[in-house]
Amino acid sequence: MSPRSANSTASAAPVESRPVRVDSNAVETIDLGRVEVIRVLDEKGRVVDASVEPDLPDAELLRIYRGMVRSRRFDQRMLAMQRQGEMGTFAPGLGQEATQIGQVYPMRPSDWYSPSYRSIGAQVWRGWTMEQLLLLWAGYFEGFAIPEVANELPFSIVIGSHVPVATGVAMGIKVRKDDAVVVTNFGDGASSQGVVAEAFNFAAVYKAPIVFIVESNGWAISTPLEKQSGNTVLAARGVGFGIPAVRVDGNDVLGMIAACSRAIDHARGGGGPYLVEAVTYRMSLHTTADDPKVYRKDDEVKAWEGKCPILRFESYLKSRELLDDDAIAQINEEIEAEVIAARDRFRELAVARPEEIFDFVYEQLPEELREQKAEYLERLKRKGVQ
Ligand SMILES: Cc1ncc(C[n+]2csc(CCOP(=O)(O)OP(=O)(O)O)c2C)c(N)n1
Ligand SMILES: [Mg+2]
Repeated sequence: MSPRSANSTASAAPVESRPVRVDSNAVETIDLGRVEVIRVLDEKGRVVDASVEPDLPDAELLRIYRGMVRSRRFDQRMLAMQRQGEMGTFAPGLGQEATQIGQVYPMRPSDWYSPSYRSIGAQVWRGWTMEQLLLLWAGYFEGFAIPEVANELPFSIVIGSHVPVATGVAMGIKVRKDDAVVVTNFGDGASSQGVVAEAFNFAAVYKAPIVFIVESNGWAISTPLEKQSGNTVLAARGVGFGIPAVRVDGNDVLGMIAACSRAIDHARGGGGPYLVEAVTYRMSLHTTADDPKVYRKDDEVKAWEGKCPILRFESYLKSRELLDDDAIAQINEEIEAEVIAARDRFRELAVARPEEIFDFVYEQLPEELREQKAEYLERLKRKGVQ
């Protein structure tokens, strides 16, 4: 036996054991374990793993269903409004409804949610009104005021930049010995950003109570996942950082709830961070400024239509006799009415104040800008704009 291998204390770890502490003298190959995959419902809505199926009352299952339908209907309405010039650029969440609702469902209002920009459905679940989100994406500053119903953090357009901030919030929670956790989500593209790796490492070392959710939706604008990461199983990154991780079918809302409940319990119980990789697909545009036809094939999108998270959950609820076609039509009608009412309230609130462009740059406007503002307002008046 050579002296080097005699010094080695490492041995092949059992399949699920993580994190693995590697002796610095180890020379043998280390089995870092396989990534666990969670899936409750298959594409037809049949239960494939009852051992992780969340035990939820019927009324809760229907509330979750409504949350997903609300997310989709709102998304579709916003897109129509954007195309008619009534809404600014936004990032549709179409097809990611199970990922969205499944990650916020297990959270308490006192937990902190740090979303990406593609999290509108989840934000509505957390208590943002739809009219406020319309104001936000139409560019009204009132839209950015954080609602007081839950602990919400603002999203950032700078990819991945909110993740270390969320980790800092989790450290604050730990220092104050609160029992809240932080849940933050980001995309497959964001997972390649250096700051996200730094946040993983920091959270792992200091056992910050944070759940990282990577929404692996196939694309980062026009960059496919295969060109984004050498290992497309993004949950595997957890192993390298010493963060327990799970991969979940992100189009299966029950799987998402099972995975995220486990992750949140782990973080709340003092176990430190947890990584959830939600495998889903961005069915629509990157943002309304994008045309995905230029860089991806229709066949790929078609294949994912068959994995629709809402249809899948509908089949499950039908099999449990909680839904039928009439109930589905009625729920859709009710939610469409909610969305239209929100749009109408938005229209009343969305009164443009062009002078605002001068208002938030300086605490006290310099003389030069004061003159420009007066001239600008005078011109608007002459043109009958104000
Ligand atoms: C630091 C930085 N680099 C580049 C961009 C441009 N950008 C906006 S969204 C995006 C792709 C993000 O993809 P992903 O993280 O997978 O999230 P998804 O949009 O798919 O939800 C890029 C590169 C940016 N906003 N910030
Ligand atoms: Mg992506």
